[in-house]
Amino acid sequence: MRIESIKVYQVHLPVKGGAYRMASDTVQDLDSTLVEVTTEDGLSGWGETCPVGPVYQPQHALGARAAIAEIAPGLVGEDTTSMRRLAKRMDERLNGHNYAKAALDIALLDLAGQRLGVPVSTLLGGALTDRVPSYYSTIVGAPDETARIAVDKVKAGYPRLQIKIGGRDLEQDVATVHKVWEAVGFTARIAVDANRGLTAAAALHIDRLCQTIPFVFEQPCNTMEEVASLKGRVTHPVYLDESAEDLNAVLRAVSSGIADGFGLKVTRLGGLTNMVTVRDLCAIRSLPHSCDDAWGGDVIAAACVHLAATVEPRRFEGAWIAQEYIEGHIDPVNPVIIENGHIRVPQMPGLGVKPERSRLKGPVA
Ligand code: 0XW
Ligand code: MG
Repeated sequence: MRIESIKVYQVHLPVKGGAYRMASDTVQDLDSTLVEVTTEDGLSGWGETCPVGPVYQPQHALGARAAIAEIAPGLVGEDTTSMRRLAKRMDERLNGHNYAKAALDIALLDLAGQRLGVPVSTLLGGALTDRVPSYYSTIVGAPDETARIAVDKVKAGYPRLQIKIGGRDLEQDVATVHKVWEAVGFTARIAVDANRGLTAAAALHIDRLCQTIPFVFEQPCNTMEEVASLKGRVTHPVYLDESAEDLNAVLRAVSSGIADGFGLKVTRLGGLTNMVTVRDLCAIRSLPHSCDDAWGGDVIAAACVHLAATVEPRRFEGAWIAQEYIEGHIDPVNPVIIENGHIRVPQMPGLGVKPERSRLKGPVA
């Protein structure tokens, strides 16, 4: 079946509670891009890409739409049977810009699933579960307040917490990690995420001053080289997030043993098709990882959850979706929802979510 049209929509996602603070940036209103790929028979598939502001990683909301505008005319008229051919076509139209191609990759898989009558998880190799764990990500906050939130979220059923640090005094970061650990202990697994915000020296101090607390240290420093320099000097496992910027970076990190695990973003890696490669590379070395995206609504949340369902549970670090920080749903009929810290895997053909037309303004391209 041939592609008849590709439409691009812009959706504003204001942060519930006002602001989401990370070491690198504070964001208040995120700019999401939805794509709708329609085939000649009237079937539509949806994709989404939503950078968490322009500073978190080298991705930009306007860049996503510009890249899709460059690529999309080359896909119209193409047959949807071969995902490989469509990926090649995208690369022929534009070098790089994985996070924009990701939205199209997701929409094409949504279409394929609907056409074949199977959920996207089946196309990714098959689900191992019908309910995946999520994790709660705090903002960089005061130690006592962060510990209070941590306790609340464990009570709400989250099996894992990601505590944000960085961009402030070392003392505050160390106190936050200790307070959270004293408050929750072994009732939740803990990741401490500095979002590139620490020098190697500061990371070494935090590691030493929190020696007995069993957390994984996520993206402590800016570059993969700085993180690599910590190897053998820190006692905590080190995970890469922002440095896992493409398939080659993941391959490098896995093969050289720099990372003990990953926080993975579906759009950064180029979509679900590339994430299957990353998932399988991690499996070879028994490396744990999450299936997240930086931000976004129900469409990207569904994509993360379908992929999450295909990951070996003992290595799975959770599917983070932005729901806790977003008001309402673009698909109010079949929203992707966190219940007791877990998310049900949609069982309908395709992604299992459809943006409600009345919630979308007209296409921007
Ligand atoms: C917790 N997240 C998945 C949400 C924000 O995009 C930051 C990110 C991370 O782990 O860095
Ligand atoms: Mg992270």
